[in-house]
Amino acid sequence: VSELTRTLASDTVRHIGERVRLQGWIHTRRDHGQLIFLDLRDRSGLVQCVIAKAAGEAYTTAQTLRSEFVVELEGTVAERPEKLRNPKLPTGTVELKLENVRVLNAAKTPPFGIADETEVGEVPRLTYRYLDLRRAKPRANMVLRNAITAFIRNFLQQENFLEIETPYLTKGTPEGAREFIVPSRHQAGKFYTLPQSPQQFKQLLMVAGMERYYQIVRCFRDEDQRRDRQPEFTQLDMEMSFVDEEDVLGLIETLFTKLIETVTPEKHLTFKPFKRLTYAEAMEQYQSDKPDLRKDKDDRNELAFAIITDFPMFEYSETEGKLVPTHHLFTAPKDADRELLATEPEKVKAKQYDLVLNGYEIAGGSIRIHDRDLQHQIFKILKLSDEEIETRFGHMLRAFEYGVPPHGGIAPGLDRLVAVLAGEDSIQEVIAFPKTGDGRDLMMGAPSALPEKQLRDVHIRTDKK
Ligand code: AMO
Repeated sequence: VSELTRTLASDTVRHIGERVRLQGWIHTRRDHGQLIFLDLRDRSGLVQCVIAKAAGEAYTTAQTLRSEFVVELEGTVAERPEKLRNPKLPTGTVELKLENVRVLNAAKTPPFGIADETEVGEVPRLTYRYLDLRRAKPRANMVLRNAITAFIRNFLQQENFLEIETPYLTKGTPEGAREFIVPSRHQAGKFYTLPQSPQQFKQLLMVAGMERYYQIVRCFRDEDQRRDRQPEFTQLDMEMSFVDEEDVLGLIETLFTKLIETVTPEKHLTFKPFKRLTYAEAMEQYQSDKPDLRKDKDDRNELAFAIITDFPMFEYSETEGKLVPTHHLFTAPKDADRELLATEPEKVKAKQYDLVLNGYEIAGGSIRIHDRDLQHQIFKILKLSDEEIETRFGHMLRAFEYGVPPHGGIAPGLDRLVAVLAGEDSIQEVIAFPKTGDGRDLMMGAPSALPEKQLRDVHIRTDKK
């Protein structure tokens, strides 16, 4: 066992002439007979190592190494002669002259190349996602995602937000999608649902006087997948008390502007301040409520943010044959439209806003109803029966009897934001362990059948074998 502490590949350039110990994976190996070249990879990057036949036992071990073996290497850092430098590699000015080679763990030949940038199909990538994540681009996406969440946490902390966790085992908040359900063992025949968002909890935290809440939180929606949709995805969920629409939008605009200046300074904003459009203007000018407003769609570094406001409060649903909320049923109507609620609800506009980025809906939010009677009136317009109101939302109406501050919030979809900043088309690329288009986790083999006994415990019988 060596007394040397571990040096990272990227740090070797600061140790020229010194003996160092490295640990990591064999990225590539080239055997030139008298000399063997190895690229060692660790979390910091790559460094070239070379071992001469004269090294004896260490050379013999080096001959057995294959791609992705985990090794410990000892040697002396040497500056490379001018013409052998590799300008493409941050450590391209040095190489490690190896003296000791130790295999920590051997590896089978991976199902696809880790070192090359060739396209690999979705099935092998997701089945062996832990190998896929060793590749440069997927790894860079994880690093970018971390930089983004670290910035957000730091920013919101300075703005006096409290990060508070809310339950995953709960009763549903309808946000328009189907819910995932979890059977209860203690309460036979009863179910939890996984939240489509923490919407009700964050409003109840405002009732509780927390005033400024945020959470980087998983949300669950059983809906058909697309490139910008996963069954579980992450929101930056936020709620604030004593605010109006402009307070929420001002905060989110500052957050995103500073985030981009800090984390992706190579990007530039098309609109500063962000473009503002009402829903009606967006539909009239672009026939879309999430228009892609980039000036040059080939420019990877252009970010066109737009804030869309003044959404209609309700839309008519053909399938349900009645009005449904455009956003969700806790959204407040514009003050000027309050009278119309009783007479022409379809004309009412809401205190609702979306943030759009390069054609993606990146965030949605609203000012909420904080008046119990108004909330009840909305439930009635949506044709909920008294019984439905009580079983689904009784807890909200009860909470609203105890002093509710005016409040509102927003929830950026973190996966979509990271994907756009990473220049990726699909949010799968910025999620460590994403699911396929039909909702499967190929690596874990989920969803899967369960033993009969386990199902009986939770009072479930299936008709599928
Ligand atoms: P909304 O339903 O608009 O609002 O969701 C907010 C944002 O979450 C992202 N998003 C998704 N991302 C990936 N996969 C999905 N299946 C998916 N569904 C939504 C989008 C979207 O803009 N509770 C409200 C927020 C609020 O009112 O404060 C809500 O969830 O980027």
